Amino acid sequence: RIARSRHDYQAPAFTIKTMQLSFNLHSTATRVTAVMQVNRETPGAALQLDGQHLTLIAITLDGRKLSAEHYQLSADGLVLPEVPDSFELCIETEIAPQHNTALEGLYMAGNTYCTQCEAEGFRRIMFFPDRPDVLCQYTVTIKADAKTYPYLLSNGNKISDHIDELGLRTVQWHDPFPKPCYLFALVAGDFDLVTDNFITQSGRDVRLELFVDKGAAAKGDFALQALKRAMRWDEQRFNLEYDLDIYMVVAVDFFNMGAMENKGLNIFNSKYVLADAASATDRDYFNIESIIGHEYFHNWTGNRVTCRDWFQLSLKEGLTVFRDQEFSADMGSATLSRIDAVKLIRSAQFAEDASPMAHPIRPEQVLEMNNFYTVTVYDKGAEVIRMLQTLLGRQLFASGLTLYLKRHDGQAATCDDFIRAMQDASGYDLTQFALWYSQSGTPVLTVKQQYDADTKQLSLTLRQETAATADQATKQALLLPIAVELLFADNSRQKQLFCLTDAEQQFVLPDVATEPVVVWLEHFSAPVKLHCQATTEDLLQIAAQASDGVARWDAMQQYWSRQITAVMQGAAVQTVITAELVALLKQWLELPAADLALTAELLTLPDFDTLAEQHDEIPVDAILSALSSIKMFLAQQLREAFLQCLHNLPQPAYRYQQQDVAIRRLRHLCLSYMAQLAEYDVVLQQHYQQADNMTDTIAVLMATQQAGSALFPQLRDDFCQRWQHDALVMDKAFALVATDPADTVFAGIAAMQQHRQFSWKNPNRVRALFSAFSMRNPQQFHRLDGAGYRLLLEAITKLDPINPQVSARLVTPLLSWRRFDKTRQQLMLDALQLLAAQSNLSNDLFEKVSRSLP
Ligand code: DPP
Ligand code: ZN
Repeated sequence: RIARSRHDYQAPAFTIKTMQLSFNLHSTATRVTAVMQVNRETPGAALQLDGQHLTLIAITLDGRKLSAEHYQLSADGLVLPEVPDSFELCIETEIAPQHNTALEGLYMAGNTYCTQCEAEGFRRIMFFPDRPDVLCQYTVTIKADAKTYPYLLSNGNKISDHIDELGLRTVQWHDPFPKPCYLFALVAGDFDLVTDNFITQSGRDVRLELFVDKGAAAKGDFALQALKRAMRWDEQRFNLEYDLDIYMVVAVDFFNMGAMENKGLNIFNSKYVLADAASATDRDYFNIESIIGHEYFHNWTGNRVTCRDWFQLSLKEGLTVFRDQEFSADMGSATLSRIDAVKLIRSAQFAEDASPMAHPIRPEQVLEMNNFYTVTVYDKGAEVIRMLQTLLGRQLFASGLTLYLKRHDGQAATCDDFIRAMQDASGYDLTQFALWYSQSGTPVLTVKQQYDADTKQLSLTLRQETAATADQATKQALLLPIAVELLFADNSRQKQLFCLTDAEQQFVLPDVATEPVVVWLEHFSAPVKLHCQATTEDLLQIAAQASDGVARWDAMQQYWSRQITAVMQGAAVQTVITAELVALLKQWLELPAADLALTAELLTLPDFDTLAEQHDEIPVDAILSALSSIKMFLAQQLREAFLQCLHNLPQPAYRYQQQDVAIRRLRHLCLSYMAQLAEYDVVLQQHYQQADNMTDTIAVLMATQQAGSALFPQLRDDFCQRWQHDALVMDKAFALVATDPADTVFAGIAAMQQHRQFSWKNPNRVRALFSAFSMRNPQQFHRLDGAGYRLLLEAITKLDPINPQVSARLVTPLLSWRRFDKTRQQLMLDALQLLAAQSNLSNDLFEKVSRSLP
């Protein structure tokens, strides 16, 4: 198995400018024909085409049929050693979509044919240079039975459509924009079609088509409206307009990722399209809007300008996540969406940096590209883009983006190209900043403040250090934008942005009348771990007064972390959670901030994963026990305050709307504490019974589950009963079973595998049961008898031959075995070694397992 290195990049030896691609659809014998115009770029080179799981039927070159001595066929492709400089190549292959359970290439999602070609799936459809820097104009012909497949879709514009006397339909599509093959898409099926239109800023009328399962049309409306909001937003914020006359989105039930930005024909996991109040939560609505936005924004950042090679993935993904985050912030609560993004970085991304899979946002070495669609490439990548915007300011950042897109339109570009455009547009030297692309790891930022009352000088000393990571021993000082707010006793305040460029630097502020409380890393201005000496009084003051909601939340997170640590070290809960604190929390519940959701966040304890990242060796039991005793203590101390708050809050009819989402967040926070006390069972039961929307229903289920309430099993069973017909809602039920901290979870998971909605072939189902268990049930996953690890091991073993991309995702929690105590280390290692010993491990799984073994 050969890993590729970023430095080995070579420009394509041949380019293919146009291709006629024809499909004769059949579930086990689809015929695909490609007619390609090939041009030599490198003298003397052999033509190498990627191809996997393909049956070669015929090849002709300039009309001459080639026999086997003219080419070499292997499991990975086709080599033609001697070809002219310019020629027409015609290849016919056969594939079996029905047997394609990896869900890469052309496969069947139920009765629908669909494709997923990113990153390297096109090679399962046709022999082709499957790399993003070969851009080609496609004309696609699809033939299938007209009755069974009323819709035959591909990228671009439909140019012909007819049905012959036998009922065979032939549809042709032409995409005028040259594109890499990973953006090719095909869909054939029967759907409900929801349509709308969008008038672009320059007055063009774009037809919008959303294809969903029969009977689900009403659940598609929100996604369609979100699409229109995204189109308008990109015009207003970045002056970017859509470029085809039609934009199609298809929802399918079997999909490895969230969604895919294929030019003019997005394919979505139905989980990120379908929503109504009864079956979707506020979180689902949020995700749908942001992913619809994300895939739409790719049309410029990804499609018009694509990646030269897959090492550059963050070029499009980091940038597009940043764009979808900005969109979400503008559509709803900027504070809440930022808090969610920060939580993800602090839990999953910090964990990845500390794991054997650590990599920079632009990886150096890749065996299986699918393993690098990571929280580092995506979300840390987005943080890097955000830092650029913070450094340059919004306006120069926007000019830089405009220059980048203008300069590289129609090209396959690199991260260096992006940085160069930003630099040229802003005049800012980004040499040091560019280190963020090549250096992995999480910097630790240590800050000190010193105030001299005589000279009125405030000295701030900042020190950064990045520890070695699994992939990289030495680290350099990074450029860190540190946004700071100074809070003075007279309620005045001052803002400042420092750029830390050295390992250690001192910033001296003159004429500071009195010593301020310093709010560090406002809005999480850099993805670092902060060590600061703020007192608990300072933290509570920041939580009450900082002008940035994220900073307020962050101060409380630091406060809670400290108290949790104290309890872990043996302090009694009642000495740690002081009467003063309880009084303050009471006050917040009585008079919640204008932003009710922020109040809820202030009262939410950091989660297990975030706390875990604060320790080199993760003290699983101590963290869990401190969390639960503090939660119980707060529930007791604030029992009336929670009930009162619940009564004071309105309960508006369900709409997905910012104020209402905030009300629900705070109501649900109250319920999550109240569930700790059996005396409130009646209240919780009432809430469950009266809930007329999925958000409220799930909130009660989660509150009772996490509290270990006796109510939970009966509510859960009722929920499963009620929703057994709806696979997407059953995913919530599967996750509720799998994240139950009770010992009965194993029996529950075993039973759910027999449920008629469960299928090993459906990634959503597998993730709902097994990722939920291994990533969100630390009590049971990390059991000291190893049962949790064994359960995951069995699932991975079963899944790998079916769907390697998903099985490799499942293994993630085991990779970090070095972070645990000796007993757990051994148990996790045993599981990994059993995996490593299996024959026929997929590349996906092999890469991760082998990187993690000693
Ligand atoms: N479909 C995935 C995404 O949009 C990969 N491009 O992030
Ligand atoms: Zn993306």
